[in-house]
Amino acid sequence: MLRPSADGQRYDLLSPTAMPRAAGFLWNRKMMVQMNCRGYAVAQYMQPEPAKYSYAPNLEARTFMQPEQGYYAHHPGRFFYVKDEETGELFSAPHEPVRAAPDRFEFSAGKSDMAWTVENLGIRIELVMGLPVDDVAELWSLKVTNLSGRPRRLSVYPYFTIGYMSWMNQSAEYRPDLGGIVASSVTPYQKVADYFKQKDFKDRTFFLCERTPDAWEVAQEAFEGEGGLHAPSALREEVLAGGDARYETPVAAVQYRLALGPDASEQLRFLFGPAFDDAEIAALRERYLSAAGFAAAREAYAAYIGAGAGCVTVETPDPEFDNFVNHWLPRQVYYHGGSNRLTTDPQTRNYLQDNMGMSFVHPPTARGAFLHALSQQEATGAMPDGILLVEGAELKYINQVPHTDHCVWLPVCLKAYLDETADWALLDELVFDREGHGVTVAQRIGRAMDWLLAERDERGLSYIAQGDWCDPMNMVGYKGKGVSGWLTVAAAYALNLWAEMCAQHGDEERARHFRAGAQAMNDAANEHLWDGRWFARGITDDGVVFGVADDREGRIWLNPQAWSMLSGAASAQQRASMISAVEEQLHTPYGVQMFAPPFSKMREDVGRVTQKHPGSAENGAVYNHAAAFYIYSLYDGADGEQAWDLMRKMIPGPDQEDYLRRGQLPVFIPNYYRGAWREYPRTAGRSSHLFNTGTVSWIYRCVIEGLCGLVGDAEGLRIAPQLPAAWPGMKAVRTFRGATFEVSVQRGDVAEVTVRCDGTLLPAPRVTGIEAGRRYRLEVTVPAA
Ligand code: CEZ
Repeated sequence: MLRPSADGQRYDLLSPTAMPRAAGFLWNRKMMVQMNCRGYAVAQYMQPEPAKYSYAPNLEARTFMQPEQGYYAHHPGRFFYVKDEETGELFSAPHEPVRAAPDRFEFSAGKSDMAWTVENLGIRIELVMGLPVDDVAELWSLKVTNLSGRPRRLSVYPYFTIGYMSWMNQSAEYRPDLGGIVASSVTPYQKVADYFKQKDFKDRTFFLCERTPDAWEVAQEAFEGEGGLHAPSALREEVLAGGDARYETPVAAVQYRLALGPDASEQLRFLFGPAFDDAEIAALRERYLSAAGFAAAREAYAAYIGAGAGCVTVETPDPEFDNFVNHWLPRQVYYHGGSNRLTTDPQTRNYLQDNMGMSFVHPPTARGAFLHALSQQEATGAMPDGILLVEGAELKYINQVPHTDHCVWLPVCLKAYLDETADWALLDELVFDREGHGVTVAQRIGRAMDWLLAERDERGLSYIAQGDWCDPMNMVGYKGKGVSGWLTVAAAYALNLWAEMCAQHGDEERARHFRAGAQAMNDAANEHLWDGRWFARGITDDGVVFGVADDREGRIWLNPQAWSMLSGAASAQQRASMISAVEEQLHTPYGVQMFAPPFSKMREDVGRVTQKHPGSAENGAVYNHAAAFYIYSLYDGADGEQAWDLMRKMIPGPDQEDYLRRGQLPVFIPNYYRGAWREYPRTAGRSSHLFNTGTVSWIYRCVIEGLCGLVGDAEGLRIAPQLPAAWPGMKAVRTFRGATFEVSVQRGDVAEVTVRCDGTLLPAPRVTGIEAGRRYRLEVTVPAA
């Protein structure tokens, strides 16, 4: 049903019905397309705010990318109807809208393209979709092959959704001069000022055909008629009517009438996307719409994706895990760092964590992002809720709600960057704010840490305002008093990390100051939030401690446990107690839940998180970002066994039942799997299919620094793998500061990790004086399990 290709570059799904939402995605510097196995598509591009060129059939709400998107018959898609001219029989590839049972089906998610092979009625359809690197366009190729051993007469009809473009103005026509269908619209607005903002928008959607089609239809209703999308009336006629759309919902449908001898095939190419005007459409056609244009774009795009290959490959006893780590995990990290999730105002914590991941994939990007974020620091030392990426961008959606955690992420993310690069000069870099004040990175982070110290109540606990890391926890502290247990220990962790960095940077005095601050916060957490077996999640405006044993819902939360282990608030004994409570109450076969039990109704002193459907998103799902923090904290405390177990559960598979339940290909980690495992077992484990998530930078870090144990420091590379007990050994190839380390790990009769570097036993498991360009061979022996 599901298999990776031999070289690991692709994942193939062999059924259109087993996992109907299974999807892959491609992106470039300006756009993103998610395609599911059945032909439904979600595409967005930046102009500079997210925009569409293939719309739903009705007016769509503008929102951020959502989990668990529903698909329905008229959902935007890319479909290819095939009609046998002799019998009138019909099927469509990939699968929608006809849904005819195929003789063969293969959806193949590649790293730099998406492909399908579908066979039905003795005809093979091969589809490939690719993207260019710098333009907004989909490059589609279609190959039709006659497998039936006799001559065939066929009509093939590509059908690309354009959909409801605008309530002000929408139309479409076939343009012989441009060689395809062009739909035009006016992005709706009412304020004069918006006219000037929008007048250069790409309000056209084009569908260009390399070979002139025999017929076309551009009005969606005329095409569909009374037959419905699965049996459109227009396909009952010999040729499409060649209509136009005048303030009618457009579609791009064309017809090719093909006569194919036995084994004969035809190859067709199409270009689909948005444009400003005819000249731009003609230029795109010229650039891409030919065999040579497609080939050049394919090569350039593969190189673009290839640049995000990351810094480690592994060979372990778990080949499916290797496949994910070697091919798909760094790709997803790279997607985040390269696209900023297709927003112009990423949440500050997302921006910083996504760039933490880029420290392992392309460190200069991370460096630039840290400097950019700091340039928007407020005079008080606070970090804003979102980071504006382009001129004219505004804080939107959740960024208009005050959250108090953003400063925490500065040292947390910087730590990964400095460990990877030893680029300590960054701390002395001057960062200018909008008023032109130049302050060094070190001073700015110090101010951010002092802000965290100041924003505490009389007990020494961190105010939560209308949210911390948990966006929808908006009513714990909206009256100005409530505090966050997680933020208190997270801030302590950040302060400790920053104190270490100050010391390393030669500022012992600041180091002492921040260490003392961290200690005070850890002490406060222990005094007010330790509930006997675990740490509480917070205290409400009215002084109610929550996330405690007495709570019927939301009794134990993962985040305060994970971060109190990182911050040092938890003693060894507390740690053991928390881990066992988490195991008992939060573990599921699909990973660890963010809290339990989920809320079944609104709790007005906690907020909107309690109103989400139980087991979805932050309301008690296996929310992978929170699970990743926990896994990281387990590795940090040398609990590699538990960490591995939970990390492995984050990746779908490898057995069939698990794939079916999650419904997702192992080519990305989604932001959550449904939780509420005890309350709603039927839906538990189901993937959200949302691939925007801070999870991946943490999991990549966990693989590199935890599992492989290959962590940088100021002078070199430390080696401390944490092999799962069942593994006899593993191998890794790690690029680090320009050098390549070929690492093989095995168990042996040693008390501590020992390392031979190019045959010579090292005095400690650490390589220093690393020479860029050199290959090192490390033989690592870890104590027998
Ligand atoms: O967004 C994420 C945020 O991008 O939720 C995380 C948060 O830490 C990330 O920064 C946990 O709350 O507003 C909501 O209710 C939504 O749940 C979003 O906050 C959430 C979605 O998953 C966005 O894709």
